[in-house]
Amino acid sequence: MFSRADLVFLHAPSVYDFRKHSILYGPVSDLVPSTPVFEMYPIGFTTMAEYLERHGHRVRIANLAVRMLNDEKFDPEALVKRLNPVAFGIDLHWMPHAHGALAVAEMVKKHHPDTPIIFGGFSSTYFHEELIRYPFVDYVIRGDSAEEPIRQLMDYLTGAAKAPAIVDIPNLTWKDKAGEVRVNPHTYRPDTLDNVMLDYRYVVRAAVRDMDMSNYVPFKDWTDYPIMAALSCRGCTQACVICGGSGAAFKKMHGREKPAFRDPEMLAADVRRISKMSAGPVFILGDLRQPGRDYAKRFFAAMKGFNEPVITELFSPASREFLEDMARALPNFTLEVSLESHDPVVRHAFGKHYGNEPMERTLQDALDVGAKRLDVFFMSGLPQQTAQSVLQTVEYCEELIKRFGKDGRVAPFISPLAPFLDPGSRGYEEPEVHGYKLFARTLEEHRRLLVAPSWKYVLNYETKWMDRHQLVDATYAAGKRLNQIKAAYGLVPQEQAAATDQRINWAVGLIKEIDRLMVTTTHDEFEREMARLRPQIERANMSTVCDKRELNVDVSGPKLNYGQVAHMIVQDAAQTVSRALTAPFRRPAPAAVPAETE
Ligand code: B12
Ligand code: SF4
Repeated sequence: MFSRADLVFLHAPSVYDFRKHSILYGPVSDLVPSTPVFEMYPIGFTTMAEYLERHGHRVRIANLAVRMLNDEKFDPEALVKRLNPVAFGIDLHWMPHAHGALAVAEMVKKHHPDTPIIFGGFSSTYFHEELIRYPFVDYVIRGDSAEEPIRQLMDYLTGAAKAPAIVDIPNLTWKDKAGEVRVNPHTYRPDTLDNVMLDYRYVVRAAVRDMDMSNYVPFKDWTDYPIMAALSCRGCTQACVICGGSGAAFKKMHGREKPAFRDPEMLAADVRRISKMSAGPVFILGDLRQPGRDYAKRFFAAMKGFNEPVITELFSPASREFLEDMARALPNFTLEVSLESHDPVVRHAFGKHYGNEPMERTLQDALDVGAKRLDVFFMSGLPQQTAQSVLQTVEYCEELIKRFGKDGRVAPFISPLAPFLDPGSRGYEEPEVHGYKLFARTLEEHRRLLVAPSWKYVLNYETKWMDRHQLVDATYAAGKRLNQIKAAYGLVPQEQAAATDQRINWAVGLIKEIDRLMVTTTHDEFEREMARLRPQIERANMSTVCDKRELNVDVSGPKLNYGQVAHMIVQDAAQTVSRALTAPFRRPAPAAVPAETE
């Protein structure tokens, strides 16, 4: 069942239809919960949906990517055909969706030529003028905060009383009747993150309403490992060269001078509320020291006595005192730090300016105060980084394990900067300055790259120090060696390490074979050969250089707390009824239409 909605958010797979293509995606998503299909929808779907529902608009989410992944027979086109909302919203937030998001929009337009299609997200913002020119895109909402602009646009599209004129909707790019592109000023940019509710109860309520959870699942194995995020900020204080979420990128794309923070007591309330819903960890996004020392102190005070698993992140070395405060407030904490390279010269070129010693001291302190685990991340594809340097990083990982990892609490990871160098990042904006060479500059060029036969040719960059062949080879070699080290020190079970080793071997063989076919076959022969290789490619595509499960923190007992969720929904419903009885006026619901069945 899919009940009538004003707005349906659709999340596309990276490549549409990935089930028909033979592409060796490579280790592009090994260190995030998603598969290379990038099936995770933006958290912003949840904040926008909650905000719109609070303002009288019904919203649905259909995660087409996860449904296509979970069910071979699922037909996204059949689902879309049966929907009949006032508008569709599609995220082109992450650049790796450049193919899927556009293809889904085209397909939606085919079946619903008169229904507006709204795009949004970081990549939509960056490429808004190119994006709006596609005939199947009607509106682009720019910026990092779309809750209020999309509320105004939905008021306009539903003909609500007091709806703004189209020219007055902030952050909107649109086409007028003559087809001229109009760019409204980017004026909506809230200074704090206090006006949104990261409320996963919306998701549960909506899933209950639709009697179907499958459209709302954020990523493939989420029900086995229901990790959820809490947001401390929008934006970032850091200046990492490769990042489209850095301070510089936010300034360029969203006109934001400094990050918007969530009130620390509100953040604490979010973490407590979220953790009641599941046994999975709550990932608190953003280094808690960003807004200043007082912020973390207030947050920790509000979290005292909280024993559930949380993951926190550090952008730079921390004082022992800070870690002690964290351990007192969040005794069940896992810490994530990204050193990027063992070599401070590479780290400096990346945009992080600290040596190894202060971070090693931080690791020791974090272990001393009782961190449940320390995940330490490294990357390949960075400025000043050679293939040899990547392998030296792995040797440094062994040193870290030897020194700190005896009880298995230190877990190093390495992955490539892939598939894309983020548009809006300093590296993308000034590639020569940072030693990058770009293979794509436009949205259309990125869309085409995504259907290249292997991730070597999907990459939108190579560097002065490693061309794409060297980068791919160094990444696999590093992954293979780190996997061996982890097995030797008992950090991963032998069987799991053997399976990872096997997948890396398959992937390396396939990369070579695809390279060979590219120069020795005609177009038709190439297509035939790739179709033949498809089962092997699929086998090598999931978790390449490490096993995703290595990132999971221990979760015991039932994963989702259905009793608590039901209780929250009932409480919520009671509040809604009491609000309705006491409210002097509510916007009338849109005209009743038969429920759409799925
Ligand atoms: C948390 C985070 C994650 C989380 C996921 C969170 C999630 N589900 O949204 C994890 C760790 C899983 C993740 C993964 C990835 N991430 Co990430 N991530 C971030 C981070 C640090 C914060 C994002 C955040 O807090 N958002 C806050 C929420 C409330 O807002 P939002 O989701 O952005 O949505 C708002 C707007 O963007 C907009 N919007 C978004 N979608 C839509 C759609 C419509 C129709 C409209 C109207 C508006 C709209 O309105 C929303 C509401 O205000 C940013 C960096 C940063 N400093 O911002 C990078 C960032 C967004 N990620 C990035 C990347 C590249 C990735 C990966 C592709 C990396 C990889 N290769 O694995 C994957 C993709 C995963 C997938 N889709 O399956 C890049 C994106 C650059 C780009 N243009 O492509 C960023 C900018 C920086 C970075 N390199 O990490 N990421
Ligand atoms: S990669 Fe760097 S700039 Fe980007 S969000 Fe993380 S700390 Fe901030």
